[in-house]
Amino acid sequence: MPQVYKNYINGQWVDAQSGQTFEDINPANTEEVLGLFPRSTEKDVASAVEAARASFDSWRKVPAPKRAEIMFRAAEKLVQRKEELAQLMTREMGKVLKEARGDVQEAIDMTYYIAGEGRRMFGETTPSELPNKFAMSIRMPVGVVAAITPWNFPLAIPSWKLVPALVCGNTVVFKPAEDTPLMATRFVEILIEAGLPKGVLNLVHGFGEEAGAALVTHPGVDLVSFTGSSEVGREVALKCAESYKRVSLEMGGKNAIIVMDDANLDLAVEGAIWGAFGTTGQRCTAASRLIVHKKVLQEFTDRFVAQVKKLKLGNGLDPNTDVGPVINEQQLKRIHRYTQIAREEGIQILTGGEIYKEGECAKGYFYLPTVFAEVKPQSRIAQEEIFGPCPAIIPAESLEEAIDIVNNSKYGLSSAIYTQDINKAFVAIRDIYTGITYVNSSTIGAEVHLPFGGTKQTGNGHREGGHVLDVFTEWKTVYIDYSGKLQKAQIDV
Ligand code: UN1
Repeated sequence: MPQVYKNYINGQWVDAQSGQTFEDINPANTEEVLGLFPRSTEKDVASAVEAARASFDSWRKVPAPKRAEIMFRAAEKLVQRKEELAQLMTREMGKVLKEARGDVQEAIDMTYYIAGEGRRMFGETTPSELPNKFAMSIRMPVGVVAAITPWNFPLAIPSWKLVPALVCGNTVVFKPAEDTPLMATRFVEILIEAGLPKGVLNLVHGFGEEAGAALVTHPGVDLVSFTGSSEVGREVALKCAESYKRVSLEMGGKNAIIVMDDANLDLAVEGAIWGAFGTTGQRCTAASRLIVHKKVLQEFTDRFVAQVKKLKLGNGLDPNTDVGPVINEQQLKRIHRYTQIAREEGIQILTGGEIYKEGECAKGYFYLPTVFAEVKPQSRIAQEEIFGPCPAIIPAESLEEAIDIVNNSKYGLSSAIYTQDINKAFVAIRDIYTGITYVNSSTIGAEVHLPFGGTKQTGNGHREGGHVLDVFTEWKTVYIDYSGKLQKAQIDV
């Protein structure tokens, strides 16, 4: 019988009020059930929001450096437990161990970085236009934050949201993806052990339509921070609009790498492999379009496909595995449907294009690393986020055309250009409309202290990572008049 886990509400570990549970399954071996988790509904969400509301007033008054000390302790615990957490992450979510270690490391980096903000969280002072008057702006917490996170970065993305929300003085209800509830539980345990008072952080497991939707519509929530698909993000934003909630969205991507004719091709191939097949293509930053200059198209394609064929598919705990499983059956089917669409559209499939069921892989959700070639920029394969190991190679005649193709997308998260020509690199930096652009490196691997987010349907104008304080605080402008008389701005001129 698998272990039964609980929600964490107002300092207590509790079952869902319905008593129902769901299974947490290893995608590399579906026979392994990692645990049973509470299938929460609006009743559980209501208790969690109530607890978060009740603790907000005392938590916001704890000095920020003291709030942050808890986070320093949490970061230390993450460091101590990095290997154990990485192993568990691979079992729960499938990504290969070295990437799972990276995911834990990203949470460590974020937790230290934002803990440091406890002693910064700078406001601004500026002169008043009137004599004997002082002006400044300071940050205030927003209130109760709902953090809704995806499964692809089961520790890193929760850390991007929970740590800044808490250091800024908000209280939190955390609804992690139903595919990775155990990593979320471990993270919450660590934050509690590090000293968070009861009610400040609450964990509610369950499904989006049940627990997530209840959270987004609950009148006691002030801010929703969501990472997931653009379709769901749009629904979240619409619901938030109805009740004037703040909302920060990180959504889909269709990220592109441009490979120019002067590129270092070894580097470009390596970067494209890493960007397209890292995390089995299941990053919002994954390189899913490879836009290659016609002069090097054949050579790039040959070298790239040769490398792809060498990628070893398997359980991420095996050190020889390059590419792990995809997260669940639904995703596996979805990816394969795109292969069928590619076939129907007459797109070439240079390798892969099949569900893989050989040997140990028969027990899990494996998809062969796939390469689509001669893809037209308008085709569905080049436009829709597939979230799997299947990049599309798109030929281009020039830098201008390549940039147009990059921008010809409803998404705008990450992009990259491989070129040795500084002039071309700067044109790309200026003209590509994405939140992140890499030069001579792949589309993935953002560092926590720089702004992370995207344009168009990738986001709604916010940035996580660096600049995340703007998500989790409201500005308050303060005027202090020490003139002893009524002074009138704009009138006393
Ligand atoms: C995501 O896929 O949602 O830049 C986040 C990267 C990682 C974060 C990805 N640091 O690829």
